[in-house]
Amino acid sequence: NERYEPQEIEQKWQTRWEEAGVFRAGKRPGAPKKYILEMLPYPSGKMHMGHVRNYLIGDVYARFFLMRGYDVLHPMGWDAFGLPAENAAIKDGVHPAVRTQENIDSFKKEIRSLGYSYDWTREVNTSKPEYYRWNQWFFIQMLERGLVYRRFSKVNWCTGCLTVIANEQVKEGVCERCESPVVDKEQPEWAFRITKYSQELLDGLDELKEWPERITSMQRNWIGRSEGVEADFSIQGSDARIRVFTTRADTLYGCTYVVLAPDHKLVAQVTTPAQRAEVDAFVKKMASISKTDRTAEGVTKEGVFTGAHAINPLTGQPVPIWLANFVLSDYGTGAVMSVPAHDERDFEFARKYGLPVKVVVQPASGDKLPPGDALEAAHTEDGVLVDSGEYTGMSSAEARKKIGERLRSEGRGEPKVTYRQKDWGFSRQRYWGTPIPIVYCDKCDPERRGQPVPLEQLPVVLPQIDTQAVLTGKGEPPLAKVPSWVETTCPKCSGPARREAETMDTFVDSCWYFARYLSPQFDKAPFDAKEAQRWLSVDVYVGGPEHAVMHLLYFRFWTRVMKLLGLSPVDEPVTRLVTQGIVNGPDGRKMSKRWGNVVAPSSIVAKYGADTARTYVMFAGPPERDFDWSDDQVEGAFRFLKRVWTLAVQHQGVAGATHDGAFEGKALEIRRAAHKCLKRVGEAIERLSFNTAIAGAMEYVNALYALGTPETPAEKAAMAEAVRMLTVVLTPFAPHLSDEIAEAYGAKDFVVTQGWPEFDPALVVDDVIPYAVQVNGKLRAEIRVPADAAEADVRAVAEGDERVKAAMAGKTLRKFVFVPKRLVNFVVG
Ligand code: ANZ
Ligand code: ZN
Repeated sequence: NERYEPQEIEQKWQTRWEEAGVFRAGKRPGAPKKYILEMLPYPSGKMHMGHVRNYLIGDVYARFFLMRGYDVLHPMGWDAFGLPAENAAIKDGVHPAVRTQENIDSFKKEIRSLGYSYDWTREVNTSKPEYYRWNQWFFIQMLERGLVYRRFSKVNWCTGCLTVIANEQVKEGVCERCESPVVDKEQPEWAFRITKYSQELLDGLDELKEWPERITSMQRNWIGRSEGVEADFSIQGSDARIRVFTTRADTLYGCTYVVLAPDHKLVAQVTTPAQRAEVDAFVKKMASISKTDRTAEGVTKEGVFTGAHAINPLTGQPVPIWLANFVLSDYGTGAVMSVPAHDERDFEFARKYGLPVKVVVQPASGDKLPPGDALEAAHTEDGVLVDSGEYTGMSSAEARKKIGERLRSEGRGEPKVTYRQKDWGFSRQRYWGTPIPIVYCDKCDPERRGQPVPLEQLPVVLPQIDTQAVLTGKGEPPLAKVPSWVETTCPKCSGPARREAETMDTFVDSCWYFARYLSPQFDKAPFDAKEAQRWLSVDVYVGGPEHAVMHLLYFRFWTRVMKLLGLSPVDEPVTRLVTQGIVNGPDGRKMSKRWGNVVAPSSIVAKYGADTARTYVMFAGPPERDFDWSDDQVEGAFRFLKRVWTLAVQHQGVAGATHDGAFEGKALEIRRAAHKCLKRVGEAIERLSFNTAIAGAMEYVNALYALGTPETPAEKAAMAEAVRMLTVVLTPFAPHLSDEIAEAYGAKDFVVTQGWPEFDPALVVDDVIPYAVQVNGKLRAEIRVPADAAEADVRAVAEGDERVKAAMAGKTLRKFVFVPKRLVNFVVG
């Protein structure tokens, strides 16, 4: 065909690859492995450009390493449980399983139309019992090891919908859906003890040298390690003590009041009768504001005096006890020693309520702060202690250490490391998720702690339901409304018992799917540990940066648990993380329905073909960078591929040409262009610099056009090789086109299977100079060598030249003359 018609060739190649199993992993057991993975999608029906780009980054890399001879694992699956399908069902009564399957079907069709190199035999669907039974298995293993527990926590309870709602759904104390009041409710929930791994997860970050710094630092902040001291303040007229956590024990002498979180358990106990009404009103008000709103930066500090006093453990002086909006009950100890002279928030609070300010740390520079009354802002840096009893004159660091030791020896506190990270509550009052494998029996378990379902009874399968009756978005968790399912027998006494009606957070599913791909049919464990030895960790993981602190932290935690269980050979799931940038519309705004600037991948594939879509998206910018969509550049990518096609058609006559003699002049130029391109593109792909790889291919095509029609046998052979190299370098980006051209040129196998040839180093040196090669003073050849080549190297290249060999055949070398940068002469006789 003279014209490039992608629609006529692309499906054909996709079918052929599939039938030949080209992308099946595990076919090269002796070869080094690469596990290349993209974050699995939530199947939302339609694929968007963000997906296209995400998967291409992995795909180009996977194809490249397949060509380099690696055993490549490149799988794909579906994060199939989740809210959108359930919310849609509440609206229209279509069962989430039905909707999810439809979505998967259409999503998969779109994915396939782009020609990705997936090993579909390993496809995973997290909503299938074959998959989620292992979530349940993990749950029970972790329960036995104390890594799962049941706790009470405060939730937002909508008094209208009679259900728990998320913080984001609470607007000024009312439910955004039904506008009924939202109240705090203590509710039991299941949690993973991820904080047991806080330090390990933090230390592990140091080893993740190939993760973006942005992501590791977000995780570091999220874990939020803080070294400090816990100190006990006794309460005047009471036996109780208030324990505070501080990172600045050196400022203890400057503490002028103590603050409790509004929901601290001592509030009721310490509050004096005179202050009770005011305190109650404050506590009630705080309960109606979500914690995030209460403590957000910039929110005005407010508080109330309890009427009580606490005793400073070092000075013995009494200080008033207050409550304030910015003190959190679930960080540290939920209580703070306030040092307004040296802490900004405390300073603001003290000035507002007229509380004393006392300077106890002077700047190390020697500058003197004014007395507390005249201070204009808190001085928060370390320095030298003043007015601090026996600690006066010490540096902050030294004082912190000494004060920590003293509190410990006196039994009034101790040095303490605190983490901001919380345990992961994963109970969801939802239907479309993994049932939590727990049974409650009133007789064997009167405290309702829950008993695990025996392992041999797994999976606990989601029941069939009358969608409209069960998925209403109101009332108890949906599964509680299915008596035939909830009512069961106790594993211990066989009496009547009830199943846990909550399901697991879907982040559980994505914690270990990367390991399920290794042996997706395995039914003795979540995956085959032997396969894990071969394939883990994931070499390259590609996905959106928005998963920095949830998914990417959870699955690191889970990997450590899998190691504990003897399943995973590694501590960390992923060696190299690539977070791709956003695809914006031509208007520079993120593609979304809201802005009406969405370009559907299917429309680009229909108009230009998958190869153009692929080439454009990879050419538009480095993987990590955002880019704005450009129709002109799509056209540009299409024109480029048409030029490739035309070039191949023009030179079709050279297919199969070979040449045994020397390559020089134009023939040599063609070969040099080809090998340079091979080197440049290969190196760029390895660096994930796909745009420069494509730029290299484009320059190469221009060079081949400029070199014109091959005439001599050498030129024809060089051009045949050059076209083959073109198909090689284009295969990761435009695989269909490449295979079509290669086939027309006589290739017997897919380009990706034939491999990525080594470039010839002699052909790629840029700084080469010509040497005249003489035999007995007569010019026999011209060779090109690096300008800085040593005599021996030049001689070796000259001796290797066919014409020189012929001229010297049968003769004995008498002398070798070397004139640097000009000529060599073989004197023979
Ligand atoms: C006295 C002090 C003096 C403090 C000073 C700071 C500066 P990070 O670093 O984030 O761990 N704090 C402790 N528990 C709190 C809670 N539940 N809610 C709000 N604030 C709390 O912060 C530790 C510091 O935050 C602690 O050190 C405490 O204030 C405050 F010149 O104690 B500091
Ligand atoms: Zn029982």
